[in-house]
Amino acid sequence: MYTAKPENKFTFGLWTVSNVGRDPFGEPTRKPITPVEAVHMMAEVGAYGVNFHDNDLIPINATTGERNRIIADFKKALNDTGLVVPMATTNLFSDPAFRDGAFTSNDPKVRAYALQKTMNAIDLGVELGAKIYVFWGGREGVETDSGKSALSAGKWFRDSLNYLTEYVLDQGYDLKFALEPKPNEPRGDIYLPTVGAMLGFIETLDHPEMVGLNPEVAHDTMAGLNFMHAVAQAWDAGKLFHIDLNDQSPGRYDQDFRFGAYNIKNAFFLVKLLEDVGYDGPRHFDAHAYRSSNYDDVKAFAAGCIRTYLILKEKAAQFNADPEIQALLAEITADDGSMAPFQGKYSPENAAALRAVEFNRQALGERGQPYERLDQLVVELLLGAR
Ligand code: GLT
Ligand code: MN
Ligand code: MN
Repeated sequence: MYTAKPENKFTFGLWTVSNVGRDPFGEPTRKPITPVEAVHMMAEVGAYGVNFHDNDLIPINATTGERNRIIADFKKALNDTGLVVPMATTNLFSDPAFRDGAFTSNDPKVRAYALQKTMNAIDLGVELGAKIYVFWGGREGVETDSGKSALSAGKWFRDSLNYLTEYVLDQGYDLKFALEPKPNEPRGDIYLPTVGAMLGFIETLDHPEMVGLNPEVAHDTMAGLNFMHAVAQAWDAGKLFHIDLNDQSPGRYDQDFRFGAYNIKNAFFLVKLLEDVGYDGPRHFDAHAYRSSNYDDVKAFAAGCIRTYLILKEKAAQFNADPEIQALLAEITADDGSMAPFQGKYSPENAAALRAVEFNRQALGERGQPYERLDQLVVELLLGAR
């Protein structure tokens, strides 16, 4: 039971299971493992794919010889395990060169270096099979607005994405971009902090059809937002290209907890949305194990992400099939059809007809809505009491 199937498209980043447990106050608590070891661990828990930043795979200082050897070893691990690479991305945040941003740095040399590094990383990702390319602008922001123009930063970011979509087209790559918003951390304020901000920005690009979203549970939750609502908006816009699943306590630093570790109810409604709409992109766990875990426990963490998703998927199917839950939903959304003329497009005629309708405002305000009963059934479903 609860075994991953390829169609679930469960993936992990190399940086997730290989996370060594460093935090701003403490040194690593785990020894580094190689990309090959990480791929084998993912395969053991039933993952379908592995994603990486250029420098998760190839150290930034690697020689050409080292690079070729690493790629050959990695390809062999993919072959041996059957894992694929659905997504790749660029590390534009670790190196001190990017301390003031990459595409939005005030320094034109840093902006150009970011373009060069991303073109190289795109080539690497495509070589290994990636069809989605993520842009997480971790350093694209400020601590103080005294030194950088938000308008210039937005223009530079737009110019960079336009440049890179042209590069992809020029190479004939089958690759789409997925932008990943985050409100803060590591910068005090990161530009384009929400799904909605990114959706608006995408429409200003030269190739909006090539660019969508990679929303992450932790990032919206940090800001106290309802992540599922953001995902629904991205889906509705045809822009849910990828998703980063993890968990997070609101108002804290970016915790990247195991999927479902903090708020099972929110995780349930997210899984239900993804399954109900038929999202068929990668389900990427961008999470890492507690700092106190050894690698046995890291494996339990990775297996836990998958199991929780699959259990919640089963619960979502149960919700959809539960007669009592469905009867309450039918009552809540009941429609006698009398308002049908006003539900479509505006016309002067139906507007005139609408003006003539006499509404019983008191009855509207008194109608019962059994959300308490329904929500209790959801809680009992999740607690295994149904
Ligand atoms: C980093 C970040 C994630 C991003 C990754 C992609 S790297 O771990 O916290 O949210 O998805 O760059
Ligand atoms: Mn992420
Ligand atoms: Mn995160």
